[in-house]
Amino acid sequence: MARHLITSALPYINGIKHLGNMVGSMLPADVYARFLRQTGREALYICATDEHGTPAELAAKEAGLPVDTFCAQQHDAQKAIYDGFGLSFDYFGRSSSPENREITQHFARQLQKNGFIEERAIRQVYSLADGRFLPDRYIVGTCPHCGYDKARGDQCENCTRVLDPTDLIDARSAISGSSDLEVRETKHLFLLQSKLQGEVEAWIDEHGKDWPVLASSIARKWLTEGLNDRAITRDLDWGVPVPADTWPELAAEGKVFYVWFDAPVEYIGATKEWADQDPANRDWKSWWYEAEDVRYTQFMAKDNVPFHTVMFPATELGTREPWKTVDYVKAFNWLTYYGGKFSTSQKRGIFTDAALEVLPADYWRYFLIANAPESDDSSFTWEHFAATVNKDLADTLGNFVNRVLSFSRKRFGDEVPAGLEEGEAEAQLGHQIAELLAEYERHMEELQFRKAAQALRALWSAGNSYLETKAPWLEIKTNPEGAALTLRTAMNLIHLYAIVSEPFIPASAAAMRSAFQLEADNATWVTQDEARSLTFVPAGTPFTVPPVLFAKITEDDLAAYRERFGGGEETAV
Ligand code: B3M
Ligand code: ZN
Repeated sequence: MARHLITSALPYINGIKHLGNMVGSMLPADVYARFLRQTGREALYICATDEHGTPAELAAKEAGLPVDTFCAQQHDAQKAIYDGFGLSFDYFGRSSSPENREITQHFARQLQKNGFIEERAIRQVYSLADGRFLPDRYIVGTCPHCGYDKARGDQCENCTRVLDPTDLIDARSAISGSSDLEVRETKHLFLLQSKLQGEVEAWIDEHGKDWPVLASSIARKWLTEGLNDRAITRDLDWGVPVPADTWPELAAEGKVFYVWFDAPVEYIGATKEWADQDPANRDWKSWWYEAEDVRYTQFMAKDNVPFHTVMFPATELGTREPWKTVDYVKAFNWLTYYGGKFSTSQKRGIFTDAALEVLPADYWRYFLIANAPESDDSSFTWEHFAATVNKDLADTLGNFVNRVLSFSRKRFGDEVPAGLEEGEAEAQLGHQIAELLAEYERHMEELQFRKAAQALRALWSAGNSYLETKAPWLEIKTNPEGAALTLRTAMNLIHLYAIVSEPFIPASAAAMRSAFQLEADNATWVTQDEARSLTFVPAGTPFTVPPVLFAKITEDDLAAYRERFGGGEETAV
């Protein structure tokens, strides 16, 4: 049986992520990892913060902190939020780790040895006042096209034109403000991706066959445009240093690898970080090297697809070592906020920390996955969110659980009641549940999250229909034994819901599971037979009524959320 390796795109360190980042990478990866574990598969879910590069240096500068201190703090801050969201990483690492440095340098040496790296001299802006070369983003000036006076060396934010630093009028250093700049020649390492074009194409032909269209079409488009050789080093203080044993001159000049060179390697690096915590029991290499029994699934938003489907595979192939390459790429479109972009500067949209301040993680997890931007962009609105939470979570699931347990306790006491044997209605219900379960499992196996959410909702609804039809609150007047059967059956549904809802809403699932005092409170997946017979919690099992699982979102709540987070006004009719 295959072992499953799962990674989600590494969240960048420069700030707290918004809900769009969450739904396009970490959250679906977590849902999938939980499902695999519950269904008895061995799964390793690895993620990390992506810590190198210019934006990290700039954010640290803005925060007035040394970059390593800044990254350590931000890593902890992000990790705390992901814990709050219930993300079940096996390990959440840091791309600035010694493990990643070691493996990244190893990759570079191998690429050099195999003729895929070349040293080239390029002309770059040097700041005499700062005593360093300036990456494009560190140079600001006036845009020659629109006159905006804070245009960056790589792009003008105002007119969006792509720029070369030498295009800027009155160019100056973003670090010191000095305009004492000159263009100097300097050497950098180039990855000769053009030499790997054919191999990457063949690799995609073989491996990309079953990828979702979103991933494979982006990969193909990138290949059609041709793979260019790319500079993989930068003049920064913060990054994986170029190893001195192989490039003494560049190392002496303090060159580091470009962030997109070391970031994907961190998937491997973080797996080694994980193993280094318990070396006797964890073998990182078995997941990555000659790992034929591993099925590797990656999760990411569409803008990250080229790096994962073309550039990183090229890097791996170029090492001429048997590193594990990705088997399945699950890519996502954008989540918008009322049809527009999430914007930090304009305070529009919801950041992950704020989301958890407002409501528990399960509300977000369910809504986001049920509306994941799989085949298209999807739009977050508070109105849609509230309607979904109220209908699916509060009414359909939460109310079912509370109503059944409270009513049964009132009439039959604190144990699952005995009553009649299962009859025709229960047989039909069991049949329906087993079918819906099979459908749900199929969508989960295929990583079709929206469809899986629909099937899960249908499972919850089936319980409601059964309860409405049997109406135990009427049945009890004429046929108490029959009412006991209905409630016992409904309680078995609750237990089934507790198990199968766990990938989506783990905290609520645990609360539901703990309602029944069963000998083994495990979350092991249910079989088709168990779903058909619905006899997990036999008569006589003690139970308690959990607190209300999901509170409804009121009009007042909605007004407060709109006020706090902005948005909505422009779509009001
Ligand atoms: N850090 C995502 C981003 O910042 C980037 C992903 C790296 S995955 C190896 O857009
Ligand atoms: Zn401009």
